[in-house]
Amino acid sequence: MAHSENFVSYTAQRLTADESAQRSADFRKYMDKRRSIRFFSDQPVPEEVIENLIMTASTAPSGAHKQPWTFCAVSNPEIKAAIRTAAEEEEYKSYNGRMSEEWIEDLKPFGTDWNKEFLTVSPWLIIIFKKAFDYDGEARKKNYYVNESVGIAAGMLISAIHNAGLVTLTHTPSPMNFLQKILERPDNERPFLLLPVGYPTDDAVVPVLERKSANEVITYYK
Ligand code: IYR
Repeated sequence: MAHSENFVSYTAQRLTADESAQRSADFRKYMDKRRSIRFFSDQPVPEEVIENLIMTASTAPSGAHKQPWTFCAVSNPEIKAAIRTAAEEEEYKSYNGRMSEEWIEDLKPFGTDWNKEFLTVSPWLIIIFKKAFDYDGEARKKNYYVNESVGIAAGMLISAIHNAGLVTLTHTPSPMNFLQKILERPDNERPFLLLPVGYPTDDAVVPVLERKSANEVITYYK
């Protein structure tokens, strides 16, 4: 492949096939323990930890390496309270008329409702913004595959949170443009996902669920 001077050699870790098998199985088992949690303790999490999690997410691949994301890390109680009030206002309307019967029915096993206590209890809220475009002074610079890029970064953030022994929930209040206002984000940034981050309460529960099996999610072409 043609390449410019601006390349360095990639020194990958060289694992044996056995090591790869072992490590992939271990990681699969570890990731299978991750659950979305709705019961957060107010136990603090140091900023250093949050920064490590976000900077892990920011290693995600992105279109033309534009890294089209901003992560807002909120521990300020007044801002968390403002976010909760606005989110609950939207959620209340969603649960009481905006969502279809089928949707409400699909959510029953999870016991969700408009009350979002975790937004003020969890020590941190991470709000991911996608950057539709970048500003270079007044000029607009294009970003590419923004949803794909930010979605991948979100997945990596969720994995990093799990790896740190912390829990989260992918919360998508809808509509969520209030986040742009409360956090005073510029007009090239759009809210993408809101993740409370913290430790679970000692009596946290999760719904019983099964994950799809390999033959349900994989089609091999050998
Ligand atoms: N945004 C709402 C509703 C909701 C929708 C789905 I799809 C879920 O998997 C969970 C909840 C809420 O946060 O309650």
